[in-house]
Amino acid sequence: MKIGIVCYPTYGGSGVVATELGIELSKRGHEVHFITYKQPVRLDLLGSNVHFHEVNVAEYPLFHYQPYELALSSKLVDMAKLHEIEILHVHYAIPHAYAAYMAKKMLLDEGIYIPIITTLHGTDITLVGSQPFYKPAVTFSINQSDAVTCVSESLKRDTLRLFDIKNDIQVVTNFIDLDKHNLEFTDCERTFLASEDEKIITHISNFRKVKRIPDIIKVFNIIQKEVPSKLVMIGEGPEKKEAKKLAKKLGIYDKVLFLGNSYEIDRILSYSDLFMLPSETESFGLSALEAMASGVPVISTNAGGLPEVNVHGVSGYLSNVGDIEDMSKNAIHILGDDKRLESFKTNSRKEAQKFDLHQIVPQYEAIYEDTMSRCMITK
Ligand code: GMT
Repeated sequence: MKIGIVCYPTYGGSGVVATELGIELSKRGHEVHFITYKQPVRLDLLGSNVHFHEVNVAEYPLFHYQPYELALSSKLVDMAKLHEIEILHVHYAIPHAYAAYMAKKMLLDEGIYIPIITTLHGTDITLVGSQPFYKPAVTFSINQSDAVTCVSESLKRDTLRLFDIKNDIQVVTNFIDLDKHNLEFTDCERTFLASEDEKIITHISNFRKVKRIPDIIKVFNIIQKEVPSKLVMIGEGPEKKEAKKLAKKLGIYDKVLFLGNSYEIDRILSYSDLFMLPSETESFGLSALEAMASGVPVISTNAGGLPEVNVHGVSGYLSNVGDIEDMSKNAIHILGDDKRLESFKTNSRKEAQKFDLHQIVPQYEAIYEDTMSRCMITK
């Protein structure tokens, strides 16, 4: 199949999922075309089956806002014609599903029919899409998609609750390449982060408000009083400055390492003993799954789709949003006993196997095939 993929190419769960999906589809013999404003971060393999087409937005003084949807839909039309793309898979509804719908209509005008698959990722529904100034367009583009998927049962429920959806929504969970998370670390590498007697606690995100970054610092502050440990914070975003301030205020700044964005997430996770994700809302929690695949237990909230990934008492623990005491208690329980920690690590890896990409990617292929044959009949 010739598949066009539209996604946000920067750091963020939906872009990572789209990129890993495209890479795996290309390995399975499909021709994959990424159409976006920048080469996706994890797309380092531009082989003959994977292509990247950049969307350019022409600047003009009249524009207060750059018309990205217009540029994207024009690029989709051009690339669909040039490369005879058969299906478009857009990740994140805003504005991708809308731009894809426009592209589909323009192509139809020229007698070309391309079905659109929209995958909802979370904040496009829960935080942004349901805002009144976007809602009609988001509802319309979801309903106009030829197939709609979302990454957890929880997100499906949220979508049906927040929007007037006439389309069927299929849950295709996020997935993980377990082989990539099979790293053995050397003690020598680990010592860059912590000393031998210290546990390593990690958090990875885009440091937005929804991640409740101050909770991580507060929980760590309690943990480090009981268990010698370091906190490794990976990522960039608006809450980073405040997090640093809070760590300084609590007198633990020397125990918190802010490493910024990293290409070495798999390696850092392989050194980690615990992962923290105290989010306010999380449709799935891909970073928690990445941690679990590396055998790292997870302390998270029970928000959104997190309970579908992190199994309470098995791969880690779930707490109510903002319950610092409970999260600290659970973390100390796991870290305070080496035998217990080992069994949580083994369980985390086992739970992650449920999301093996070899089982999930064929579900997308089946949806592509089904949608294409359905559209052939009705076109
Ligand atoms: O907030 C993020 O972590 C980024 C965001 C995105 O759209 O890139 O992540 C969302 O999609 C991920 C991949 O499907 C999910 O794992 C995240 O849970 C989801 N984030 C939220 O719902 C807050």
